[in-house]
Order: sequence, then structure tokens, then C-alpha cells
Amino acid sequence: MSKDYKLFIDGQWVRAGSGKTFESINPSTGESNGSISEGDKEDIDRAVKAARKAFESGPWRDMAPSDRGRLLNRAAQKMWENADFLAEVESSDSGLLINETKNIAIPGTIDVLEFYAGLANKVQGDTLASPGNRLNYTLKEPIGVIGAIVPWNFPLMLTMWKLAPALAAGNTIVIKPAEQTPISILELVKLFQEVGIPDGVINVVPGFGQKAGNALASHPGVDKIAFTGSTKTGRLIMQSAAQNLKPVSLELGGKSPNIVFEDANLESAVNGAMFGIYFAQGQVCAAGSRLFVQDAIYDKFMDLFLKKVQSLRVGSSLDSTTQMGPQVSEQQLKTIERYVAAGLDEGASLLTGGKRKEGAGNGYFYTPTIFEDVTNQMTIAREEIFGPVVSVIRFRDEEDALAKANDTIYGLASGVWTNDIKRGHRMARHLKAGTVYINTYSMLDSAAPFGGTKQSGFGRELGIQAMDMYTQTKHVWVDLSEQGL
Ligand code: TXE
Repeated sequence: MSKDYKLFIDGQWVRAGSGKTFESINPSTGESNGSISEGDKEDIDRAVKAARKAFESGPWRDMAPSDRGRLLNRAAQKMWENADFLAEVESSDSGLLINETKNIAIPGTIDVLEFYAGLANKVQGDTLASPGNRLNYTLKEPIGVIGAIVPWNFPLMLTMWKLAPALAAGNTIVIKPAEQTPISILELVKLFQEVGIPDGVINVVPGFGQKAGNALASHPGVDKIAFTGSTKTGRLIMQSAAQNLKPVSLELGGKSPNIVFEDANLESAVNGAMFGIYFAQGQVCAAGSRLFVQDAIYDKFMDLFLKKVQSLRVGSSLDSTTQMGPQVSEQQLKTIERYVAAGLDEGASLLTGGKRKEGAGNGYFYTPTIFEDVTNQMTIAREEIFGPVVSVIRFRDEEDALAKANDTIYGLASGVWTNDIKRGHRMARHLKAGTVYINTYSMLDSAAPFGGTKQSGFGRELGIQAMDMYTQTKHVWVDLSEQGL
């Protein structure tokens, strides 16, 4: 049933100043999930002012850290109680499979919140080595107002990666959800509101990137911007933030190599290759979209891979028997079509897929696609497609695999399939990526830092490390001598 959603500013549900609304579409059906108030510059300004007031007046920042952690844990508890509902909302809005939201995305998101709730009272500075008549120490303080701009592929999870550490450290936040998927985030803040997070600490302003997103990134009242999205938009955000010299963290695109050596366990490597590219329909920043297969096992591997890929059931995200859901939007489908055409033009061989799924109503369904005879120079091996399209590239030996894998502007993730422990670790040293998976792929852990190198961005989300992105260090120098200066 379609609902109306407003903006959430200063603890109130309010209409956008312009009175405009937009529809959030269910990608499995092409129908509206809800009508959303469309925030723009003026609404972002209201939200930033509310977040500033909440930060400076201190009900959150000055709360005992243990109490802050306790409130966040209560919000996590609320999320567990509403986990099935959140999974359904997330699946209808984003097209993620219901099995995946229920078993992976929602539990994983709550785990992140619990992880940072536990860190709220473990923020600590240092006492520095100093002469006896001097005391030097550091305070780790919250930064202030955080602007979070999030994408549509894992709306709740990628919001939580920012929201949880920001709040645990005592900051306040303004969240700009992606225009395709605002609903789960609006439902999430209702739960935070119910447990008594003070007004103005969390604000959510749905809207479009060039208006609301740009207004947030360039607002002088925002102290830090945290962004997940495309490399192109990341560049614009950095330029906007530069106007006010605000720090940014950017988690951007990728063209991650997934490398299968001849000594790998074949069955697991095939499963890993499938999960690497077809999980979430390939709409994963860390997707293993370049699949490198060693010459010696190429035919055997490809036979099994093709068989399994052709048996994938594509369908509605809310059907629990579906194995691959819809792309998020018609626009994403068109992007995929453009890349598939480029692959064919440039001489890659289409092994399977390469078209929309027929008879799928108004949903945005594409068939799982494999290109082989791909060279690393082709567009489909260089640019992020963000769809269920894998480019298979052959390699000779370890040196060849490394050279090809690292020959990309991106550096987010990478996978290595081998039973040779030394080779696995050697590859991990030399692959230029923020994460290396050995004999697995696309796994996440709240304690494990995640982020990119090269044009995949910078900064690390998750892990204890992320707390550094939401705190700043103050140095205090105390002269203890009787005579003073
Ligand atoms: O992303 P955008 P889009 C990649 C993927 C995909 C492509 C395009 O390759 O095909 O990006 O997707 C907001 N100032 N990824 O266009 O534009 C926007 O409203 C401020 C990879 O949807 O990056 C949304 O909230 N904000 C990725 C967010 O940025 C702006 C996940 C992401 O949108 C803005 C998503 C602007 N000028 C897409 N323009 C990943 N790393 O996981 C847009 N936005």
C-alpha cells in the first residue's frame, strides 16, 4: 500500500518547503511504494540548523557515553523487533531479495549499530610523555554536524555505516537518502525516535542529488561529509566540500578482480564467482565484475559456471524462491544495455544473458550475463557497470594475474581462490585494493574496516577505525610549574 512520507527535521515530520513530492518505485513491479516529500536547499538548511542546535546545546554530545551507548542499543533492539518489517520495506524499495535482506542486510545493519553502541564509552585520548612540570594530553571530541549522502543499493546498511559511528561519538547528523530508496531510512528513524534520541540529533531529508545532495555537501554548517556512491558524484562532492574546507570520506565505485587459480577448489570458486557478481544483481560496489580464470582450468571452470548461471531464477524481490531480483531502476537497466552493446562492439563474446528478462511485467529485470574473450582494455573491463554482467579474462600465471588485476583506476576489493597458502598471502600483499578476500567473496564484518584505494575513494568505514572519521583530536598543554612562563 502506498504511503505518504515527510521529511524528518528536529524531531518533527514536516512537509518540504516547496510542497513538492516524488514517488519511490518498487523495482519488481514498477509501482509506487510511497509519495515522498522532496527536500531541497531550503529544507537542507533547516535540517543543518536543527542538527547544529542539537549539537551545540549538548543533550547528545554531553550525555554520559554509556547512556549514549545504551540508547543506541535500545534502537538496535527495536530494529530486531521490527526486522521482518524493515526487510520487507528494504526489499520492496531497493529490489534486494527478501532472503538477503532478512538473513544478511538487516541483521548485518543491526550488528553495525550494536558494534558502535559498544564503542560509545570507549572513545579515549592519550596522555603524552612530557617533563614532570608539564601535562600534555589529548581529547577525542565529536566533529559536530555530519552530512551523510547515501546510495540506493543497500540503503539501510550504508546509512548505518555512517549513522552508528557518528552518533556513538556524540555527533549529530543530516542524512540525504538516494531518491530511489528513501523509505526504509524514514522507517528506521521512527524507531530511533521511539527510544528517545533527542530532537535534531538525526534529521532525514530525502530529495534529488543535484538539489538536496549538493546543498548538503556545500553547506557551510556541515562539519564533515560522508558519501557512498559513484566516483563521478564523489568528485563533485569533494569539490563542494572544498568550498568550506570540510573533510570528506568517499566510498566509491569499483571494478574488482576475482582471481581463480588452477589449484582452487573448483566448486567453491564457481560459487564465489557467482556470489561476487550476481549478489544484489551486481549492484555492489565491491562486485567481482572482472573474473580472472587461469588457463589450465579455464574450460572446466567455465562449464560449471555457465551451467549454474543459466539456472539462476530471476524474479520479484519479495518472492523467497527468487535467486536474482530486479535492477533498481529503468535508468540502471539502460546503463547495463549500453555496456553490453559496448562489449559486443569491442569484440567480447556473449556467453549467456545480455538482454532484459522477457515477460517480467513492469519490473526492471535483466538476465545474468557472462562475457568471455574479454581483454582488460575493453570498456566492460574498465568501467563499473553495476549490473549482473561479468567480464571473464584468462591469465597465465601469478605475475600475469597481478598485472591485469591491478591495471584499473579502481581499488576497492579483490578475491583470490587458491589452496596454496603462500600464494594467497603473496597476492594479498600485492593486490591494490582496500579488501582482499581469500577463498571467499563480498563478506562484511562490523569489526573489519571497509573502503577503497585509488579512485574507489578514501577513508575506512566499519571497524574501530571508523571512529577516527567521526572524532577530532584536541591537544591540551598544562604548565604545572610554580613559576609559570
Ligand atoms: O549514483 P550517485 P547513481 C555507481 C554505479 C551506478 C552509478 C550511478 O556505477 O551505476 O554510480 O548511480 C546523491 N551532490 N554507484 O547516479 O549519483 C544521490 O542523490 C550531492 C556505486 O544513483 O553517486 C544519491 O543519494 N549528492 C555505489 C547518492 O548521491 C549527489 C552506489 C548516490 O548517487 C549529487 C551507487 C550531487 N551532485 C551507485 N548527485 C557504491 N559505491 O556502492 C547525486 N547525489
